[in-house]
Amino acid sequence: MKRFGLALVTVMAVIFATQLAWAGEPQPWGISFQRAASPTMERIASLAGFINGIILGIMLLVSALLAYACWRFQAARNPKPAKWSHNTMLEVAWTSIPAIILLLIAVPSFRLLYFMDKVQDAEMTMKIVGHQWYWTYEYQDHDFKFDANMLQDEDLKPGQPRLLSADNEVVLPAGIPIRLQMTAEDVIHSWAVPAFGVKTDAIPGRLNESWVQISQPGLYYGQCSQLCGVNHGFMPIQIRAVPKEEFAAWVASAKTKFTHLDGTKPAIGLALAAGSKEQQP
Ligand SMILES: [Cu+2]
Repeated sequence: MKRFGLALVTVMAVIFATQLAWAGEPQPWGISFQRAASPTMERIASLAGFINGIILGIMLLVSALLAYACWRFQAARNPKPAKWSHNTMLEVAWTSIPAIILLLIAVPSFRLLYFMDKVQDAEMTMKIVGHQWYWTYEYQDHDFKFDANMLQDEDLKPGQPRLLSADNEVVLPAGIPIRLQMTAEDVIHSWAVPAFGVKTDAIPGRLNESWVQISQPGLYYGQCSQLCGVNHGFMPIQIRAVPKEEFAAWVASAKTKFTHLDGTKPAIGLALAAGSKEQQP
């Protein structure tokens, strides 16, 4: 018994420690949300806490009433059972109290839905296109796009999480509101990043919209969350959030590396290609 208690304490300590560690990715023994990295996710976590509190209260009340009824009305203690079947006060109470509880949940829930729905004065727009089985990211304001495929196990560098790392990471500025537009080319996908509280379906022929304001620089991971075919589990989302100035520098280099939105090669890339041809005999 003592050993069991010790094991339980150890497991709880490990769970607690992993919850504390900052990371925008799943953790061993993680049982709760990833730590919030956007205003949306902060609100989702606090609403979940509020609703869990209500659930806990109801569970304790119902369990206590059940235990009391079992003890108080057992045959030995209550040999002559009451025969009444209606009680107006009781019925009014057990109808109105749950209705009030539902209202208490509905109000903050709808407020959060509308908060998530309305893009808050976005300073940039990124369009995300789902394919079987990779993502294309289009930087609408900077005129370039690239594909992001999952890194195979043999290509992983130390520290890169398996099944979550991509060959081209999405770089985004931290601290500014970003409009996200999702669509798909073939079947329905879903772009989901738990730490951001974003999970939006990417549907062929439709343009869905969401937004994110990343609280602080860091690495964040997500996955396609709509069953889209055999490789559904192998189209991860890898995002590096950086300070605004660093983002500007990355954009400058990305423009020389990736194709324009219309599919043409970047001018600097062409010049380099032409230059290398001239050097050939
Ligand atoms: Cu999928």
